[in-house]
Amino acid sequence: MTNKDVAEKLRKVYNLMQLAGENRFRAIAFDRAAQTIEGLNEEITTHIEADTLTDIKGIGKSIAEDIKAFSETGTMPVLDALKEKVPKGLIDWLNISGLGPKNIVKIHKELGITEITELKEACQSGAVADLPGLGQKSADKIIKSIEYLEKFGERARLDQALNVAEPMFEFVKELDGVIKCEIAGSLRRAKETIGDVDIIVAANADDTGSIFDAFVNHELVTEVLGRGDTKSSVRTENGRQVDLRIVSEEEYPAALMYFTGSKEHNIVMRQRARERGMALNEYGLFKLNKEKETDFDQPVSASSEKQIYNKLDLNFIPPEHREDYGEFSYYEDNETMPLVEGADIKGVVHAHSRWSDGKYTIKQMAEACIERGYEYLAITDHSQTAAYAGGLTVDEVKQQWEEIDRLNEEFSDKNFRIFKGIESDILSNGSLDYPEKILEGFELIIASIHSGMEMPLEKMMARFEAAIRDPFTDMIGHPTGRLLLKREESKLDLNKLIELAAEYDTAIEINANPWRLDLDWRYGNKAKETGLLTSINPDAHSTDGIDHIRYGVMIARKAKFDKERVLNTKTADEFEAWLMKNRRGAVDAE
Ligand code: DGT
Ligand code: CA
Ligand code: CA
Ligand code: ZN
Repeated sequence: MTNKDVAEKLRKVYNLMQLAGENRFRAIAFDRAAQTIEGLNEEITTHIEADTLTDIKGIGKSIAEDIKAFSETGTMPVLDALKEKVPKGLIDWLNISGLGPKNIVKIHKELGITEITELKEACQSGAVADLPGLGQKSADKIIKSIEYLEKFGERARLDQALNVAEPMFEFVKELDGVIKCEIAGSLRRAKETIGDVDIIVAANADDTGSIFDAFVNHELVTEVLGRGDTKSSVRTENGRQVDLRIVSEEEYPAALMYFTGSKEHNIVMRQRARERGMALNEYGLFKLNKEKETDFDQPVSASSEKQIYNKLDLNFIPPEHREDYGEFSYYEDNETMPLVEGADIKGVVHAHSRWSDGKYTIKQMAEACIERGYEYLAITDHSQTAAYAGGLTVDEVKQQWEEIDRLNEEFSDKNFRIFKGIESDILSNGSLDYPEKILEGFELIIASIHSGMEMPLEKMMARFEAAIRDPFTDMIGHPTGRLLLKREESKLDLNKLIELAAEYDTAIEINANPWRLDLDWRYGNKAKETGLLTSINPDAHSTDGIDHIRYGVMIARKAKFDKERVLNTKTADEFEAWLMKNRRGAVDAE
């Protein structure tokens, strides 16, 4: 149970009390308590153990009881009672910006509705505008907020978050008084979705005011959510929240480490500190006193994250590995882990052209690759069954091959090659989508599932297994079929899939499209252990789509892939040799 967990619960009480029409001052006491606990320098659990909760300013006897109950039972009686009183759907209305609890209660009572969808309709029909004290303007504002909620939800994809974070970061970094600055949080850890963006700055106390002024006035900011002495939060044009925290130069390494997370990683780090007679928190590393409490007068000097790790008998752990996914045992013994880099990628594998559902011709795609410094392009349009995506008939495949031959001649003086590939559907029985004599003509075959994705697990695994064992398959495309924040993954046993693929020398792509980022990095340990090969594939449907490779590299690093296990770090000749070898497997099998 963390301070944040407790604060969240108390804030929930505060919100529900307002919806239940409870005494306002009683409600506010819960909000204040939440705020106090968030700002606490020590863990609330130490107060529970020592029975000193009421020593904390703003925490009276009754709230102390609620906190104790929460620590013992995981819930608070006051909260349970409120949940009985307030209709479930109504709680979500609190997320609608510009709609306060008073109006929520009014609309609910007058119109008898509880769901957000009903509220939107009531705003559109004029029913809300007719209520006393609301009017058309309020109704329109509510519609806008609901649409905004529908559009952005609570989390953003990696690309959406970077689009906000990078310009804000570049801007803050250059401000007067900023000594050090770094993006922290889930974005620094290269998670595939991001809740909010966290930026940490080291600056002198005199400079914080002007830095916050500039930050909240940045052109991307649409709303200032809060501004304090050490933290400001804003909402930006496309709906993302950005938190800026300013700390002293001394606190910076520990603060950067703390706010980079993950929470799970931090918990282990704090534990390691205690085992070594120290305390680690967002302010620094300190010695423990005789009572085993943090001795703030005895800081252990550490001027970088690396030094903090070293003091806890660890080598530096790169941010993308801070998930408590095996990093502690690895970095106890190893100085670094070799990881693939953007500059290692030599070829663009998995791209669509106008022949199927891409926006550009093969030639345009090839030129865009050359412009970006790549050596080859594997065009992989959709196969015949994917009619909805313009999948290629056998005739079209043959015409496309002729076009690629022509283009390769044209590009020969540019030292650039186009490979004849296909993204073949895996049919429901597990076979590929063309007769063998056509399959033979492709240099690269990516096998993907695009239909029948809701199969039961066992059938799905049999389907994948057939595709993996098919000697023509070079790699599996977007294995889980997930669309982040939009569509769930198929039911499948990824550990087993990775084992099979490794066994049959079939690669599993890291689909770098930010909607997918599939293979999931959480299976990186398994992939490493089995020696699974991958390829960082943009799944580009346009020239811009080639740049998805960047997100794929972030995820591949998080998933612990080194250059040797990423096929498109090979030169065109090496890549061709790998494909030929894989294909010989096909010939031998006949
Ligand atoms: P997000 O924003 O949901 O994508 O994920 P994060 O990891 O960026 O989380 P966020 O923004 O709530 O907090 C940033 C970091 O601060 C988080 O990764 C770890 C640290 N942190 C926040 N709250 C707690 C806490 O209650 N306990 C510990 N140990 N660390 C915390
Ligand atoms: Ca965050
Ligand atoms: Ca945050
Ligand atoms: Zn696909």
